[in-house]
Amino acid sequence: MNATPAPDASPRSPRRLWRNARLATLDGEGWGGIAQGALLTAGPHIAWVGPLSGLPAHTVVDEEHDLDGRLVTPGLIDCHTHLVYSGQRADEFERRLAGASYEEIARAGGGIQATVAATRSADEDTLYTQAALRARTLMAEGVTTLEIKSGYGLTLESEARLLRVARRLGRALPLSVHTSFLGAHALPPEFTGRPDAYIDAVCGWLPALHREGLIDAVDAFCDRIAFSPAQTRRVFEAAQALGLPVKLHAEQLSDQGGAALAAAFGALSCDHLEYLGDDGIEAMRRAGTTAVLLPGAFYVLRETRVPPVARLREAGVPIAVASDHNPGSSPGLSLLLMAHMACTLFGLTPLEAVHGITTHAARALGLGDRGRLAAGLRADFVIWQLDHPNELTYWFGYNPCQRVIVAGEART
Ligand code: DI6
Ligand code: FE
Repeated sequence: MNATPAPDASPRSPRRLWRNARLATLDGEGWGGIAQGALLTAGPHIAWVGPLSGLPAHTVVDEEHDLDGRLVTPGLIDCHTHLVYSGQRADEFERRLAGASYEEIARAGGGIQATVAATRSADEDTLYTQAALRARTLMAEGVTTLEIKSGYGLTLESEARLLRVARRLGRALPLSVHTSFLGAHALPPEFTGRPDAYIDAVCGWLPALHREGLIDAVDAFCDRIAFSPAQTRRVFEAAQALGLPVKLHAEQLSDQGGAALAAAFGALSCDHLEYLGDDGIEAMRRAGTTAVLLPGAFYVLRETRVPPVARLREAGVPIAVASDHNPGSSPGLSLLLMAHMACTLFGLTPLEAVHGITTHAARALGLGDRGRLAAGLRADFVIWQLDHPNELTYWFGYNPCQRVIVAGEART
């Protein structure tokens, strides 16, 4: 322990040395393994990372932490969730088990609409309390950055409420929250038969929500039971006019050409993608769009068509993996289980799946300052009770997360 403060460190920006770590930096294509590794953090950032033997002599540190040879990875990033809502849909789950399809239930006014009704009648504090419990469950497994979509309000007032709850989670919890406005998630009952009028409304809400600082990206659901490519395009044009990045729920239940449309708008990500075709893959490759795979929804809906992983891999499209947490198609709160299922159900390698919940998940959110352990990036990292990082996708129903550091501070 060196009691002398570093000359350039303010009292609020301590320099901490985390030594005796087995690092998996994920910086580059492999694991980025460093035995006898060390991380130097300066306030919220990583100042230096490497083998302890390479630490520049005379480095001044305020605190030292011996990690006892434990595995350290970047903080996990869940880049696709619908975390803020009220109610649950266990009855719908039962109906699906008895043979009803997701589409049938949606067309009969259940599905997303059922959650919209429950969410509209919940106040902000209730929504916050319920979502905070879910966020903490994800955080306990090492999640340090979380994307949260709106989409269960479908009026300006209630969409704003969901996004405010998401922002409040980011302020109150040791967690970084990124929001996506998903007004174009489903057609609300008051617009039955008038989807274009609803899209007009959604486009009209965007400037006000943006002015309030509630939107980091704009998302839409392009599918047979949701919105057409032409309607999706109008939402993207409205986002583009405000300089907001876009992403899309694309080719989940059918191939609508959504991925190519999103790529034409430089989308950060296209998500789901079970029905993605070669044109979509090529468009995503050219645009640098990340493919976000959601094995939880695939599993719960008992889908049989898997996303074209081999072709995405061949094309060099970055692949992320997320929980898609929502009360209908993916009521789960374990990002590690999603990484496991990305391997068993979709054929990702453990290395690909771990990049999928770190480096590539950061990319899907347009965040260049995290997802890897490298100097200059945010000091978000996780200390695990594991020997090798490939165990992150191996165990399930077991939480090996021992300690989480967010922006240089240990979570208590
Ligand atoms: N795809 C999904 O996975 C979620 N929304 C979407 O467009 C599911 C939403 C729900 O069923 O409540
Ligand atoms: Fe989703």
